[in-house]
Amino acid sequence: PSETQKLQDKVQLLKKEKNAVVLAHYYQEPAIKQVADFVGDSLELAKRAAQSQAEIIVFAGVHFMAETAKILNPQRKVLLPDLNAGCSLADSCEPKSFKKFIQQHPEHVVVTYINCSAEIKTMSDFVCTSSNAEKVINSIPMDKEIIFAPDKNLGDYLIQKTGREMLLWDGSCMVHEAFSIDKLLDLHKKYPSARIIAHPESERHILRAASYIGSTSGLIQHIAESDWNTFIVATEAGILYDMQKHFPDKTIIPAPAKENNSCACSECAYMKMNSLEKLYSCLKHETPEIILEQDIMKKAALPINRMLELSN
Ligand code: CIZ
Ligand code: SF4
Repeated sequence: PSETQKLQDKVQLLKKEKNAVVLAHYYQEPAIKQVADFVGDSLELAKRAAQSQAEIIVFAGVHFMAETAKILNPQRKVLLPDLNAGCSLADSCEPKSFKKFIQQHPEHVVVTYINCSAEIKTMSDFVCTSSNAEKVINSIPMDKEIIFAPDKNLGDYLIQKTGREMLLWDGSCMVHEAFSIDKLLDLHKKYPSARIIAHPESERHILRAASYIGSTSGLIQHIAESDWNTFIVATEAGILYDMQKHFPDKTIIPAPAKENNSCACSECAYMKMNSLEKLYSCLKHETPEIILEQDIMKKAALPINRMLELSN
């Protein structure tokens, strides 16, 4: 067996020994997804974490996702293979500035995308993901004004979809802002029968070129249900592995990034800070662990649970 295979076997053994589960985000590398008990997007992973009976949850994803897992199931030990696996979008919403912003608009209902820190969640009325953002916004009475943070691209898309005016925080995801519209249109000329599909964290000009816009699991679902054969996918490139695995007969092409990098597509460097080696080591030594103050967990759980109640 290969080195990877040997390490994967060791992870599987440790999981049994320690009654641990590995929850992995779609953007993780294949070697990690192969040892995961569950692979999903942020909403699916949050639900899984909330229900988990395991003693240890190894969260192969980024920091805010592991925090969400801890908040929803505080009795479990939640481990993150690399504590530096952050998120440019979550980082774009710093708690002190955000507090000031919402204090300037005290009558507004505060809706935050799940890609933010636990502290931001404590200041929120509702949390949402891209799968349920419309539902969450539509549940807010029409006479209420809304603040939406931190993603301005998703916010802009939701304003168009729901027809609700919202005050937007000026944050964004570097991975979803990396797509080049010129290269994308060129690529589409090469594959004229391809459908362009995109995640709503992408910029407006990219979304305008897309025939379908949806969350991570929405994009996969769309390919499953579509008669089309070829897709150009504007989101983090890790998901292409899962699409190709589920739909081996379809042609799945990553949308091109502005800057040339190793994959000519867009990858999240934070997500890729986790590796199989770090995952093994973190499970073995039970560190690094996500530790949060009780008070923060209690307060942050409220807006997340409001979202979960709405999306059930
Ligand atoms: O899992 C998700 O819903 C997404 C879009 C994750 C991310 O961080 O971009
Ligand atoms: Fe954050 Fe963007 Fe990476 Fe998702 S893809 S974790 S939003 S930086």
